[in-house]
Amino acid sequence: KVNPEILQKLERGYKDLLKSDSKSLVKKYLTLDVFDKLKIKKTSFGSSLLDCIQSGMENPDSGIGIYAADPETYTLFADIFDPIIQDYHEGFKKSDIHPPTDWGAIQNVGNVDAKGEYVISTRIRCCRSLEGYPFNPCLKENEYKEIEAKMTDALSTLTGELKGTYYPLEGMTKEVQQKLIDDHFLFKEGDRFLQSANACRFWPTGRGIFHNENKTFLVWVNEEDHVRIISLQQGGNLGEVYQRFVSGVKELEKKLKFMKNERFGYLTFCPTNLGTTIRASVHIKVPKLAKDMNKLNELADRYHLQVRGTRGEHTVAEDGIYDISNKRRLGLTEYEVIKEMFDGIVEIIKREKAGS
Ligand code: ADP
Ligand code: CIR
Repeated sequence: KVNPEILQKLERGYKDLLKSDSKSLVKKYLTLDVFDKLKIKKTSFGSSLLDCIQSGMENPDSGIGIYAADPETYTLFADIFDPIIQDYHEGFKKSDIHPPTDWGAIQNVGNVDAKGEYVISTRIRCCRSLEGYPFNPCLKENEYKEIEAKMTDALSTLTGELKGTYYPLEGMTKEVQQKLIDDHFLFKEGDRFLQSANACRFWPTGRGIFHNENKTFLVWVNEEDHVRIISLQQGGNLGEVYQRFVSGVKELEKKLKFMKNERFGYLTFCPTNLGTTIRASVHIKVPKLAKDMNKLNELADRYHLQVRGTRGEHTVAEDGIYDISNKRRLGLTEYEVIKEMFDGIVEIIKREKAGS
């Protein structure tokens, strides 16, 4: 049972959320009935509804507003997670099951912008959680260190193009850190959505980045998820990025046991990342389309894409550079995600060329 102090915080936060002009999915789906049913529950890790929706209550400008404080919250608080998941992942219903991993015909993936006219760079990332550990809000300081140690161990065995070095955040100079962020390699620091979700405790303990010499293969440790695996390069050659990505993921999966769920595929801290956990994006200049952001967003919607700013989520476009990626990650295979992104970006470029 949750204690009175938490209940009071929940009641007050919920009232404020309802009064706010928040467009978040948590506000949309957290009806009074659901709220009353869930507010008294607690997982075996001790997580309450407050631990899941605090971020959305403190940040009314959240798009989603909920995180899975621990893996059990997806089932214990299913009454709020399920409709949000169905909305974000465009139709993944309560009765749906995520398909098994299928990387598909990797060699068939090509260049989204063969002439190199629009796309500046291409990136694919996925998220993984290590079996046996909860998510950020429940991790103890020594668990952050354990996860980091397991990761550095596994990463040190990579060879060939994937071979690289791990750089812990602890001890990294501010200059080096900022340069890595500015160059789009490293996660930002002080994300208020993550902070109010209790996801930044003991920072920078256990956090860090691994990358190969060319910074085309990168792994984030203990940011939003235990692990983020990233393949990134200049230009629009999605095929090359995908090949490197898949070989990196496969190598790490030989060495580490990642958390998988019967219904949701790979489990992540944020429900937007469940399933394949893949976000495939381009940094792209589409000045004609960007003159009317409503239209660009509408076009993106039509192809199941999402538009972000140059420095990622919750940031603005700098120098007319947008980050456009697949939106849904759950309910379709890895290959289907990549194909959906490829087809959508090709259409966006066509429309930009046509001048509307
Ligand atoms: P994530 O993609 O991991 O969910 P963000 O949206 O915060 O998180 O993006 C993380 C970083 O990746 C940011 O610095 C962003 O600019 C960078 N990024 C995303 N897509 C691309 C891309 N196609 N080319 C270069 N950098 C990218
Ligand atoms: C929001 O609701 O806007 C934030 N909590 C972020 C949601 C999705 N992004 C993410 O997982 N990084």
